[in-house]
Amino acid sequence: MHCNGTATERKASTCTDSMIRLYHTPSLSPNQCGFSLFQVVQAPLALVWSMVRRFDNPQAYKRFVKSCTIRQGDGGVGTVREVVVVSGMPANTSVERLERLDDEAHVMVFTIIGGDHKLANYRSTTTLHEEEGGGGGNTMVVESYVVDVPSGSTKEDTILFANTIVTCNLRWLARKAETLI
Ligand code: A8S
Repeated sequence: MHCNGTATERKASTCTDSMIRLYHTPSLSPNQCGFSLFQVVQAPLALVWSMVRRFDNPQAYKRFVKSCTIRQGDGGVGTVREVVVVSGMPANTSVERLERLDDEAHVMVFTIIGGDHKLANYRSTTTLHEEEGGGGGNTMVVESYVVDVPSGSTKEDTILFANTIVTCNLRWLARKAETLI
């Protein structure tokens, strides 16, 4: 979807709305849960995207990542990374695959395909949107995810856990990007 050009503010936000509907309303099976989180970043979209698109360097904006090793691929779709998280987390590692990287629509999708944690079939979609107003150059980041509810857990607890991490990642991304401008 292309949402650029001479749009007025109203048109731009309508476009953002339709992009959000398109990318962030996944269908859930009965044993799955998901959520969408929003973060405004006071930095230009190009800068924020340059951080988000680096599948080989999640440390740039994910606070709990201790190290990241590429297991397969060159950073494009199909690349597999192994992330080691900091101590204090309920897990140590996560193996993740880049499913989609759209440099024009600013869409990034990855899935978790392994690791020693309970987040089975985790799928995350991040989209960036240029924000009008506020002096210009702001970016709205939307990240949504879908994940299986682990047996012995509830939807509420699973969402609470994932939201805590994703919210933290989005705030960290904002802080990092904002200090770079
Ligand atoms: C992400 C999102 C999540 C990452 C979770 C939810 C994780 O990397 C952390 C702790 C865990 O216990 C699970 O975008 C796992 O990274 C920080 C290792 C998967």
